[in-house]
Amino acid sequence: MSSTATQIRIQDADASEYDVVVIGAGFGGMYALHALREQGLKVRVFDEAAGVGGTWFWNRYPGARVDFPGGPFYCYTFSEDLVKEFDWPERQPDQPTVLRYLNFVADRLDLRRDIELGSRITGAVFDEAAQRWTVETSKGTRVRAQFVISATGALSAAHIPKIPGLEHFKGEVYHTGRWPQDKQVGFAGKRVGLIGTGSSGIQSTPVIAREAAHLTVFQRTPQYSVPAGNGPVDDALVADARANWPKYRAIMRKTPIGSHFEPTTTCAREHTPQQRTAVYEAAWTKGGIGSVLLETYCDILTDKESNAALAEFVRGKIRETVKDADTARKLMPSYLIGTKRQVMDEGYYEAFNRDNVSLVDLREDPILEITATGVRTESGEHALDMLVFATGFDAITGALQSINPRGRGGVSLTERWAARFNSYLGVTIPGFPNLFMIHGPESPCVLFNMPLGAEMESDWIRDCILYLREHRLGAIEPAAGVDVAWAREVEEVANTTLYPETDSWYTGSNIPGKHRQFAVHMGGPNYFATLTRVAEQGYAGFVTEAVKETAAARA
Ligand code: N01
Repeated sequence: MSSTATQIRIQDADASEYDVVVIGAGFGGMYALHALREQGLKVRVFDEAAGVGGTWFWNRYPGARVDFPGGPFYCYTFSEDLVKEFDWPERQPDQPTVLRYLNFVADRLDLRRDIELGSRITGAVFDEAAQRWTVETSKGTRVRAQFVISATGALSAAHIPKIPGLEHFKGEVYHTGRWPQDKQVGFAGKRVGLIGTGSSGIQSTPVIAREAAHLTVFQRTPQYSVPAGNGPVDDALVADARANWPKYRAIMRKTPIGSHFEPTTTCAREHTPQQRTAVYEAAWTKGGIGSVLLETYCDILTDKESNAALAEFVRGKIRETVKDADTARKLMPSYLIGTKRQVMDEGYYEAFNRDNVSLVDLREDPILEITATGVRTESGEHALDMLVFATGFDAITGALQSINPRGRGGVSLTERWAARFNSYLGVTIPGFPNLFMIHGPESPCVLFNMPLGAEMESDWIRDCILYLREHRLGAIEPAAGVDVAWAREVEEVANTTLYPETDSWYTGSNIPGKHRQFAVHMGGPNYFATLTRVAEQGYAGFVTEAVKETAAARA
């Protein structure tokens, strides 16, 4: 036994005991709580935020909305009652609606009594002799649990780049992923600088532009954005979904990204250029990421020629929309379309036709420093009253790494993940017994319907815990080497697509110093079939330990 573990056991004689501690009260953590509690397990959820909702609690920036085919399809699927009781007004619900939904679920399932808000988990150490985790909170309390589930969210560790002089800026500073919840941010009469043009920057641009005295958008990489095509939900579709929910749920569980529709099977090469243009025009008019990337042609993300044709179509739309030719030129993206997270908008390119919006292309005119009164680029100073960072996240791995749990032998996660973010099945980490992840690296996470994926992963974790209990097993962890084979599989699946060719937050390239790894399993339903098979084979690839005497004495 390590000395760290001994020390912690002595100190923690009075720590509260749980079966499971869940970190995070967003879609994943809330469902995990429900699913485990239904089985009689004693569960405690901790979240730093003042309310439930996770990502949807923090991302209240102007214009935030679901970019997945929404309405009753971006929400929990396990309960027909929940599907029937909550009315989604729009196809792409806005952040307040999603947060209202999650609060509704928290009340409806009586989840709040087991959720401790305003409590950040600051550390977690596995005690090998006791086969339990000791978890510390920002409130200075310690709790112990046999299992820890990280439901920290794939896009929750906000990234603010280290730009010299930021600390001297006298105006207001915000990050889109940490938008204030206790005050209304007003833009009226202000000169606002927005750094970053991913989903968050592009969604917020038209909204800020409508209110601000002036908006300066600082763009490093131009993106392809498609019209959101938002509008009221299709009442007939919702009625049909409610009446036939098991059928819809079954479809969602077997489509590649967990959507309620099947992607097209027609390849772009099967059509003439004229036919393609007609297909793209129809998708553009309909709007939505699914329409443009999945319903047009099946090979946009696998075939460079098909990809290039769609990319050129979107560039044409930018040229058509943006009146100033030089601004349009700066907005022209060149990477393989769809290989950075596809963005949708409600008037992004149009915003650059306003007199109060200007674009700074950081590739031609880089930021030198932030001053007390603005941002200085090579061409001069841009005077600002407010700076909005839409600079994204240390995605997929950042939140759990910031907790930096210590597993077997006192090894920290930062040490474990120094060379690569290794996992087994995307839900467990070698050397970290009894620690599970929802939407961890090498799971489908951000490339699958996230609420549905969270449910499916949580169900697997629940069943694994029940299996251990039933067989009087005290600990489970990946066997030596299984992570290597898993990494190979993740890589092989990714390499059948164009995704890994582009630097993006999928590859970790947005964070200086982070190693490059395409950390998403793109198998969708095949991935979930593997989870099921592993369980049916008695948790193949895992090693288990019988309950130790010390642990049994505690239980
Ligand atoms: O973050 P991002 P996001 N100097 O990483 C730029 C989900 N989401 O918050 O591309 C200057 O995509 C960076 O430039 P570059 C969705 O999955 C969903 O927008 O690295 N610029 C980029 O332009 C999404 O993909 C919704 O060259 C710097 C931007 O900042 C994910 O969250 C809404 C910089 C960051 O874009 C993340 O989106 C919002 C620097 N030093 C988000 N560092 C929905 O609709 C970074 N940038 C559900």
